[in-house]
Amino acid sequence: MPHNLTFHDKITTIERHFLDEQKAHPEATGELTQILYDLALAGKMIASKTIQAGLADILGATGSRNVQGETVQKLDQFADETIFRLNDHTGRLACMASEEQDELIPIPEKYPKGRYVLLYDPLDGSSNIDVNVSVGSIFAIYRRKTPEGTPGTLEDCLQPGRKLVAAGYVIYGSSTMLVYTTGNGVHGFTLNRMLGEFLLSHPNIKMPAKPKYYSVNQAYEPYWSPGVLQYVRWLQTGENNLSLRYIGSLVADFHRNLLAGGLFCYPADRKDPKKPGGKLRLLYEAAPLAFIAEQAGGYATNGHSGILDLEPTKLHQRVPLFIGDKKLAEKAEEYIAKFDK
Ligand code: AHM
Repeated sequence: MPHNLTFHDKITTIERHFLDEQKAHPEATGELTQILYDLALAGKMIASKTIQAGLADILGATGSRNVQGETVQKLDQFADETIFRLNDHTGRLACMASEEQDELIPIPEKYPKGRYVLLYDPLDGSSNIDVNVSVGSIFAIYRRKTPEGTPGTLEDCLQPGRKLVAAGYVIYGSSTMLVYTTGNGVHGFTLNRMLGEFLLSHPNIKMPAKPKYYSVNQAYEPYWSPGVLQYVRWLQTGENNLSLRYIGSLVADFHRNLLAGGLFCYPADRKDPKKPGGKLRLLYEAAPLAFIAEQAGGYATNGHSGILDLEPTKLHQRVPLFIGDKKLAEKAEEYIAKFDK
């Protein structure tokens, strides 16, 4: 009976894991642990809504109001508000920023201002919800740069990924998982719905040495630079023996490649002149996933330099992204340097 737990098996809840990690840092105040715990709770709340997606129609929602006359909230707005409301009053954050909001999100005046900054993409790939495809929330935590006790500023948010103290994501898929790092390996937890608890299921995740997949939106090929085109041609050669997998939901594509081995690319393209630097955002998507990739033995680059070394200049900065297997990602830099002058 290989799947039956005995009393000798260790069951590690996310709380126990965070506390164990905290013990390894005697100087820790526990604040970061609490922020992570609040984000895990946000993940559970968002998961409980995503599994009901589609039911609003059956239960009688009309237009933007449901049967009780309440406004039906879009899931991405619900996710955005949930993360904000669980973190606005705790005194642990100086400010927040969300992919869903144009400007920095201040901590309300009535609450104390803390030592950390939280940046998040509340529901990445949300257009996939309508067709029952996995989506995810991504979070990034930095230490503030400005003096403690004052309201956080843009300077606190615009930090390079190298300064991240924690990053992670929650994937809402066939099961809900939370994956995170504080720079001490990457750990994955699966939500046990019966218990309402995240349990450690994937300790110390490392990307497989041999990648299996590459993931790119091949339809944009006519808009790629010569370097990107030659690089993707190289990925397709027999020497790499890769299969193509592209969901179009970043967290899901990244998660699959993290566990099974592979590389995700969203290069710059000439399709939309308003987005010359690709589609994905440096602060909410690329940097936190790059931290996880590196901690799992992978690498992330914009095609020229490491994502974690980029100095952001604005909150919603977009960046080309090649992330996952280290050797494959480094090869993107070689091709781009050689063919794109
Ligand atoms: P969104 O910000 O509208 O949710 O878009 C982000 C998503 C990512 O999850 C995914 O990797 C990418 O868009 C897919 O884009 P495309 O359809 O251009 O391939």
